[in-house]
Amino acid sequence: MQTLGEFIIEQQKDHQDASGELSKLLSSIKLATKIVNREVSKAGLVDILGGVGGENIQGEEQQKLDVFANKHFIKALQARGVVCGIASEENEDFIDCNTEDSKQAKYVVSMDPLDGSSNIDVNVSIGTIFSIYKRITPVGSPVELKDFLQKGIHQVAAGYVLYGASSMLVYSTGNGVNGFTFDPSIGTVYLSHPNIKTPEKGKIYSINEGNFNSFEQPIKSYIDYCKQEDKSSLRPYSARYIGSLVADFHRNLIKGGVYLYPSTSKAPNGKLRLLYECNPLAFLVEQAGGMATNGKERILEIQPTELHQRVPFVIGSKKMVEKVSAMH
Ligand code: P6P
Repeated sequence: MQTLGEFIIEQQKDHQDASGELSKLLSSIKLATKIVNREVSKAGLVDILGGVGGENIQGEEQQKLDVFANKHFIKALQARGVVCGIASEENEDFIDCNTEDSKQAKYVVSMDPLDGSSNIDVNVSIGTIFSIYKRITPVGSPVELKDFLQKGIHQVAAGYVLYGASSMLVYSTGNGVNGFTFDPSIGTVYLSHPNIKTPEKGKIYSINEGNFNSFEQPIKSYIDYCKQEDKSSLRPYSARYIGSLVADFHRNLIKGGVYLYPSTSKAPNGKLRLLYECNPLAFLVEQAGGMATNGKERILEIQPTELHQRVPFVIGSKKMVEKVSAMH
């Protein structure tokens, strides 16, 4: 069984990561993932549950694990001097890692350190999502917003951690998608899902149908399509919605299916954020043979304009995402 560390080194040879900086970056993510995984797995035992009282910039109550995860991912990323800037769902503005080492670093990271945090207290799987770019401003100069506002097609790497029944790290550096599973007994992470490919068609659709009345007509039509009886196209599909993006995405990636978070009356631009939720998952799903749109256009082609901007999101099996686009 190959460990994540061995895999990263092997990939470095195949990848144009001659300097090894990307390998060091991925190793720092591995370290932070282990630290957060340890806390998440015992969240019910120690007093780390429940709101920390504050609110994050999204106006959502900050759970203690949110704060803990944000702190440790930032610390791990800054420690090795391989990242010059960090954008996080938990921070209003990006962080310029202006230590001597970091100033020479060529990568910036956007992340959602702990997505689905409202599920923490009820022991439902939650996740971390990250997206890695090369900076576009000169190495050694202060990091600028434009370093983060790059189209998703320019991502160097992206991935997620799923803190679930068993915890997994799934990522891609542009050469396919690989999944690694934690062995908590010895704290090692093993390659368990090499070269993940998502089925072209599936029979699972994931959407919060509580918002049905405020969906636009094409989305309503697609939901009705999912419910119609038609054996030849595996319908009716099964409705599966955990309410935790990483958990819903991971299940659909492996089994086939489509996840939708379209615009609603409460969230006219959708709820999910382009930079550190939609772009990284879109990068992964395309690497796995799937597709991701805002209902009409490819997520990875959208030009970001703000750090925390939201976009409508449709992601999963290629044929299913195409069907949603055809409904528009
Ligand atoms: P709703 C969790 O807050 C999250 O960002 C995603 O993880 C999840 O898929 C979605 O929101 C759930 O949102 O509005 O259906 O509760």
